Parts: sequence; C-alpha cells; structure tokens
Amino acid sequence: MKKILVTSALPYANGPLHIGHIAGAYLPADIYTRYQKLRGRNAIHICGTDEHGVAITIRADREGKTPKEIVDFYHERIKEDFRLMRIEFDNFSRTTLPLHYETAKEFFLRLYEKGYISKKETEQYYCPNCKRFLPDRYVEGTCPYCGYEKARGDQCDNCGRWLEPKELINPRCAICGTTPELRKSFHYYLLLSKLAPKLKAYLDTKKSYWKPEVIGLALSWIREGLKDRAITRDLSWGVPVPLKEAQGKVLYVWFDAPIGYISSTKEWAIKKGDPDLWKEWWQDKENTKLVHFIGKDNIVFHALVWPSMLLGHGDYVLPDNVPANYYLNLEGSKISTSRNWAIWIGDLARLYPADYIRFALTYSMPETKDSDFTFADFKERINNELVNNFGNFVNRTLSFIVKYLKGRVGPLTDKGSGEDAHILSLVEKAPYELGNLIDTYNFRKGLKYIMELSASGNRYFDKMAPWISRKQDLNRTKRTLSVCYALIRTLSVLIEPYLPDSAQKIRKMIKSNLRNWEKAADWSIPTEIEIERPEVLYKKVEEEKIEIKEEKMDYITFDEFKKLIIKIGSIKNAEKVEGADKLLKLTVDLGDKEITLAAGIAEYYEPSELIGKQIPVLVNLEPKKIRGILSQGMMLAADEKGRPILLHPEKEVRPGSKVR
Ligand code: B3M
Ligand code: ZN
Repeated sequence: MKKILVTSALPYANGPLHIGHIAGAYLPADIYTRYQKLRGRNAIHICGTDEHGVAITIRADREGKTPKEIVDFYHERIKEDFRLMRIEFDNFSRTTLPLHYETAKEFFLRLYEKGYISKKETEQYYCPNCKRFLPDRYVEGTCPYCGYEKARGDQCDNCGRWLEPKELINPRCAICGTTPELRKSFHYYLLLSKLAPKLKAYLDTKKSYWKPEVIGLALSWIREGLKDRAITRDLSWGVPVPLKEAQGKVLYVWFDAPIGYISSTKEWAIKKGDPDLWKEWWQDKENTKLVHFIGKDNIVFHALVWPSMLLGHGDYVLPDNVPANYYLNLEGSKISTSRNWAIWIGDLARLYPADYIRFALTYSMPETKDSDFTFADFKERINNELVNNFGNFVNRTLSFIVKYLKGRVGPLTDKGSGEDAHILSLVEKAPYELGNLIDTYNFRKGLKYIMELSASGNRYFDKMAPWISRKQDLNRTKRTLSVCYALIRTLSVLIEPYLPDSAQKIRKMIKSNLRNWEKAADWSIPTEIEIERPEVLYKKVEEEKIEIKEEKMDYITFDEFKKLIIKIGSIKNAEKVEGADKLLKLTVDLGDKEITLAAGIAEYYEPSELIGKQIPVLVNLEPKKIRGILSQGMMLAADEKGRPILLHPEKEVRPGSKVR
C-alpha cells in the first residue's frame, strides 16, 4: 500500500479562519487523513502558514506593523483555530523558516539550471514618491474591461479578469496615490510554455478520475496555450532570489508557497529525529500518493503551475489528485473578509462543540458546487440528525442496557436471521462501503451513509420493541440490545474521521477500544461486557441565529491613527448627574492636569467603585457640553453586547502615561 502524503492549502497568515476555509480545504483533508490512519495506512497531513505576499505587506503597511509582526500573530491564531476545530496535522510549519528559504532557493536554482526559468527585461511601474518598483497589487486604477475604478494591477475584483498593471487606466500607486512611471526592470519567468507538453501528458493521466471542474479547467488552460509567468517581485518581504544579479528581488509568493509543502515535510522529518525521512515521501514516486486539498481559487496553481514546477525539477512525486472544493456561501451571500461577512471559527467554537460544527460543515460541504451555510440548516441538521438520530440511538440503547439488563450486554456469536441478520449484514459491509466513499472524496455522502446506518438502528430498535419483549422473553431482549451494541461499536469507528470527540466519548461509554477500520466489520461480541450509565452526547440547538455583524472595515492610515492622543487617567472623583440617570461626572487626573468627563456608565457602575481606578482616555477629542458638563475627552471601554466594561492597565501607571 502506498504512503499517503496529504497536504492542505497553506493559509495566508494575515487573518483568522472562517467556516469557508474549513469547509473548503481543511475539514475534507482532516477527515481523509484520519480515515487513512484508521485503515492502518501510512498517512501524514502536512500544512503550515503561507507568510509572504503583498496581502501581508499591504496589511502591515496599513497597520503600521512589520510583516513579521502580522505573520507571527496570525500563525498562532490560525493554529488555535485549527485546534478548536480538531483539525490535526503531522506538521504545521511556516514559510518564513530558514529551512523553507533553503528549499525554495534550491528549487529555483534547479529550474534555472535546467533552463525552465529565464530572465526577461520588463517595463515596470515605479513610484517616484515611494522610490520603489511597484508589484502588481501595489498599482491601482480603472479596469479597462468593466470601468471599475479600484481595480488592482493583478486582477479586477469587480469583473474577475486577470490584469497586467500596464492595462490599468489612470494607474496610481496603491500606497500614496502618486502616478507611477514605467521604468526598465527585469524579472524571472517560469517557462510554462516549455513545460506544457510534459504537463499535458501528466494531466491526460488524470482525466478519468479528477473532479471535472479541476481537470476541465487545467486542460482548457493548456488548450489556450500557457503563458510564461513572472515568478519574482520587487519586494523586500519574501524569499530572496538566489542570484547575485537579482538583489532586491524575491520569489513570487505563489512560487514559494507550494514548495512549503516540501519544507514542512522536511521539518516533520527533523522533529521525528530522521532528517532524511522526508525523501521517502517526496522522492519515492512509486510508493507515494500525493493529495492536495484546496479551495476552487487555488486550482490553477495546484493543477498547472505547481505540477509544472515539479515536472521541471524532476526529483519529486507529482500530485495524484487535487480534489478542490468549491465555495461555501453564508446565508446566500459570498463570504467576504473585507466586509466582515463571515462566521469566524474562533467565535463559532465558543458557542458550539467542534463536532457540531464539523457535522454541519460536512453536511453543507461544497464538494461538487458552491453551497450555502445558513443557521437554519445548522440548527435543523444538528437537532434532526445528530441529536434525534445518532445521539438518540446511542443513548436509548445504552440507557436500556443499564436500566433493564444491569448494564450487561453480549455475548453475540451467531448472526441469526431476519431483522438481526439484516442489521449485522449492514455492519459487515459498512467499513468497505464508507471507505470507498471517503477514498473517492465523497465526504458528504459518507456522513449521510453513517446517519442512514444509525437510522436503521433506530428502526430496528423500534421494530424489536425491547421495552415490550423484556417482560416476555429476556433472551430475545438481550439479543436485540447486543445487536444494537454491535452496531454502535462499529459506528464509533466509522464516525471518528468526522466527529473525533464523539467517537472517543462513545468508545469510553461502551468500554470499547476498537479503532481499526477493517475490524469494525466484525459484529461479534465474544464475551459479556458491562457498561455504566451513558452521558448524553448532544444537546439540541435552541438559539435562533448566530450573530453575524457585517461591518464595513473602513481602514485609517497610520498617520490618521497617530493623531489620536490616548492617556491613562486616575479617577479622583465620580458623581451622579441630576436628571441624567445614565451619566456620571468623572474628575480625572492626567498627571499635568485634571479634566472632567461625562461618561454613560451610571447604569453599570456606582461612583464609589470608580474612585482611584485608572482608565484610558482619548484626551484630544474636541471638548463638548453634555447635560451641563464640559466633557474634555472620552473614556475608552469595551462593549459587551451594549454593556460598557471598563479597561484598566494591568498594573498602576503614572497618571498621564501615553497609550500607543
Ligand atoms: N495561501 C491560500 C489562498 O489562496 C494560499 C494557498 C497556498 S497553498 C501552497 O487562500
Ligand atoms: Zn507611492
């Protein structure tokens, strides 16, 4: 059996994860890998954060931070989002590691020496004000196709067309707005045209089993003729181009990022204490099956550019499959991080257990077309399928065994006939049927298959009516419950790739340590088993909806932020205001002076509890008379669903200390 090398798209380290990320690439990859491991196959899941690119440098510019600060923060945040979702990796790396720089440079040089990368003179926009060449996303202007005025030098977000910066009408620098000049420059191009014949031959071997959208798109681009692609940029943030003449240029993020799959595997090998182990995965073309899980927007790079790079390099295995998912929409609209139209994993995981979210996202997984996540569906599926079907079958069976059979079940050694044999036959074939669905990336169908099995268990329980038979025929009743127990034990294995926490809980409740896929087909219970009172696996979802605040993120520049003067003040006095029950009048010491503030916190704080407290104050807000009080600034507080929560420095500071 081949080794199975699973990767999922390296998330950009410039923002947290939302449900679209999880349903798109990471949950399918996790289900697939967990399943392979339960089958006893040698599988690893490799990932990490993608930490270069202009999306990160633009954000850093906007926030007055360094790109390193941005990626350091989001590398940790993204790891936490995955932990909350129980998405596991054998290694989760990051593309700013020196190991990755070495690997990416070696890859570039190999292609360069083999003549698959060539240097080309180009004309490039240069900003005389910023004194720098502008990478395509640093140029904005009017789209020549649709007239959209905020089109970027690489793509128009309005009509979706790929653009060259020179196509833009009225181009301007995206940082300072200056009209840029065209200047001579040069970049290095990946000669896709030269690699196209090899690529075509490789893709032809995938026609019969890749998802139609993926292979269709790839072959259509081949038919149109692949253009050579610039794979270097004039940026300081990125993997430096390993050529003396290329000072100041870095590898284009999409050239270095997929190489991150290899460097993350190298890191994994080092952590395992066998630094060369990675070669047995990436350089064993006969015995490694490489599978890349991605979202639809990454198809071009994973089905065309990356395989071309691998074909050019020559040492590495090529992807066996790239089972891209489509987009998950939210309540009928496309998820948009800029408009904050998203459900962030960090928020959702605080409201519901990971297994609820995994269950719902698998049910609405965009495997063959875009799909939609609505809270109504979420609630309906959790309550009708997870609670009323699966949870109910486990709970009613185990509760009955404890209540009427003194917690004892089994042995079960013969298949019998009729209803019993029907259920036990389902058990015998379930691991193989479900295995085929997961092996062919049909995760939604796989989960529905499990739910149908559980529904068969409920129907069997109802038909055999042990609550009646227990008064007439104890042996019949014991047998009924043994059959149900056997089915639950199998379900505890089959459900694990999807709902790992549930699987663990069920195994504990039924006193089973079965975690082998093939053995899950064996329904026999050789000796009697004693179980305790079961815990309730799932609670119904009662809430009406998940709060999704669509807020327009109006960015401010760093210069605008610098105008705000925020200082720590000590509250010297606090008193109620006649005729204004929401207001308190505060006297605040700012070190060099005292000011008065009108603060709308009277409903939540008594004056006495404020004296001596320190709070942040925006001191250069224009003074304003509020209900007769001259308010000389604004106290800053957190807003918890409309309730002001005061903020205090973690230790006493000098009054007037600046907040920056
Ligand atoms: N960082 C993720 C994206 O385009 C991108 C994937 C890289 S996988 C090598 O959303
Ligand atoms: Zn500029």
